[in-house]
Amino acid sequence: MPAAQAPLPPLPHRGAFITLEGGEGAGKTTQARRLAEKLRARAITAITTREPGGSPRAEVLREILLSGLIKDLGAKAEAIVFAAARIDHIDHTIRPALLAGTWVICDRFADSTRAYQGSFGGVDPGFLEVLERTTLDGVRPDLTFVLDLPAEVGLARAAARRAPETTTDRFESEALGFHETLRRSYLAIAAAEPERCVVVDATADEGEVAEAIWDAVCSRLFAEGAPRKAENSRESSGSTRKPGKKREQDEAHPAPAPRSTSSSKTLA
Ligand code: T5A
Repeated sequence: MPAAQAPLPPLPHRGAFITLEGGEGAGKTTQARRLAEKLRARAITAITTREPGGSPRAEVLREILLSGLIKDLGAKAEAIVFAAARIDHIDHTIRPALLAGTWVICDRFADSTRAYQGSFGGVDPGFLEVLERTTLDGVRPDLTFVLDLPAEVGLARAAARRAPETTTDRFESEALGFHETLRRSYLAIAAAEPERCVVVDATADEGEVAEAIWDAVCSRLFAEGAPRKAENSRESSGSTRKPGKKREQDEAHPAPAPRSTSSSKTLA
């Protein structure tokens, strides 16, 4: 494991780190992609990534976690394996990108461990707090969107999107009460950290959700409002469908983000 890392510089001397959280089928993957497209259209270098996963070794752990192989070891062991995947993801994808000035948009992050393994799994909050602090090693989101919708709506979306030959994963197959508990847990996280978290009504159509997210990015991360679109750039109107749960991580483009350093708010 790499030695202890130097702390990340504050914004705007690095890329911004944005996470999307919420229950199954809330639209996190869809909105991560739309936000990255909006940023790139304004000549801001951005990658999308996901958890569990986001680096080759973490993707291997993802397969194991979602297969349910760790379930019998209990929620505490699951939390540790999610943390192991997160360490590799941070070391090999997130931190290098942020330091290169690339914005990182991550589909799930540490709040998912708080909600799934903490609120529902019953893992001791003190243990999770220490685990989170050690795992993140200073790499904390600047902004987190909690996509909020009734559990049954999200599960229906996830089911409709699933390829016919595939089955539910280890977490989708939990009872509805599990997913309602998760929803309350995410709302509690957002209420406790309003400076970091924004709750978005995810029952709205994709375009409306994307607008709400963009408005918050502009007001929270750009002191002067939305950055202008780059000349000759267009926002993609491609399909927002997530094909058979395939990995959707983009390649990192390590060019520094061209946003003006004076137009961005510093979020410590
Ligand atoms: N987990 C993860 C833990 O337990 N602990 C942890 O620490 C971490 C990091 C990951 C699982 O691991 C657990 C949580 C999860 O159970 P996953 O496959 O990545 O598994 O699961 P999800 O993150 O839940 O991914 P989903 O694909 O189920 O949900 P998304 O990404 O929220 O939804 P998305 O964008 O794929 O959209 C689903 C469908 O809805 C449509 C889309 O087109 C798509 O068909 N859609 C909309 N339809 C109508 N209106 C809208 N506004 C829509 N937005 C999207």
